[in-house]
Amino acid sequence: MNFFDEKIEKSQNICILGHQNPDGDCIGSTLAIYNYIKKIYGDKKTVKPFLTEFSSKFKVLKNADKISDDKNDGTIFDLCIVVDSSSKERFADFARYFDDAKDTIVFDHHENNTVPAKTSVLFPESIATCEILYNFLDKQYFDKDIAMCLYLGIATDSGVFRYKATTKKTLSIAGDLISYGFDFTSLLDQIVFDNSVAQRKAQGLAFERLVTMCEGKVVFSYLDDDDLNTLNIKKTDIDNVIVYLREISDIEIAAFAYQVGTKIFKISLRSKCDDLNVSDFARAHDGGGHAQASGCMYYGDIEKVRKSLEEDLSEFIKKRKNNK
Ligand SMILES: [Mn+2]
Repeated sequence: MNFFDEKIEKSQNICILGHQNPDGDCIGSTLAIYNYIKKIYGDKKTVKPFLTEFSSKFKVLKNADKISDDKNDGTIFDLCIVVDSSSKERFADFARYFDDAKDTIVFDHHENNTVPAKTSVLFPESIATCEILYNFLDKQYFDKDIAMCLYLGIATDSGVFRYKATTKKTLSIAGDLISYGFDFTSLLDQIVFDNSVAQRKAQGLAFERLVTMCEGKVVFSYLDDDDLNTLNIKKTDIDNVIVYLREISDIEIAAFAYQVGTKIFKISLRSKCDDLNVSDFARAHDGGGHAQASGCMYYGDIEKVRKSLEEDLSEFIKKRKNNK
């Protein structure tokens, strides 16, 4: 029994937290742990996963309906498990559960994790938190449902096994996971590739607005709250726009802005160059992430945001290591 299994065994009330606007790796990690504890202990332990709102397409994962966004749970948890979250600021309104918990553990693969947990399991070289969990959870309890959660996190964080951080190990883990017999084709279609008509229209609008900047090295587009209202679409439905912006030839960085408040925009960034680490860029602008995929915040109306981002990215590209 490793120390994680021991912590679970010693705890009666357990909560699981991830980062706000959870992605496939965050939701997959959360549910892999939830289903793992339930598989071993059934109803003998209380396990509460807390995440902010996420797309209903994730409902195909077992017990996705058990994830709550309740900010006022009165339980003092014996153990708070944090997954895929690089800092306490990213816990949304659930930080109190972490602060009040008797024991805390974090599993993460982001660079520069600052979560003040009692135990930290950090592997920045891992492609996904789900890959770390694959190595940590006791495989005798693995089943189709747990394998599906872990596979989803690895598939989504690797751009379905395309990004550079994908290794032989990543693929062999994925190979082992599909051997549990879930329908990975349908899973990837439902969660990664299929889009609703409204999502396609939102992507179309974002493409129509696309501009290049920084001498053609950067593509930029945006969607604001008015767009989402007109298209009757949620913020959780436009998180893949950046994926399509990245798939443009001869660019080095893709940037997508979407409104998260009055004069507040979240910027998703993707780098296609090893010497442009967008996680460094994001950290200087209230954000963080990975070398090739990160997010940060800009303030002001969209025109001001676009201008400042263009200036900042120009500077950033100029300072690259090998000065292309
Ligand atoms: Mn992740």
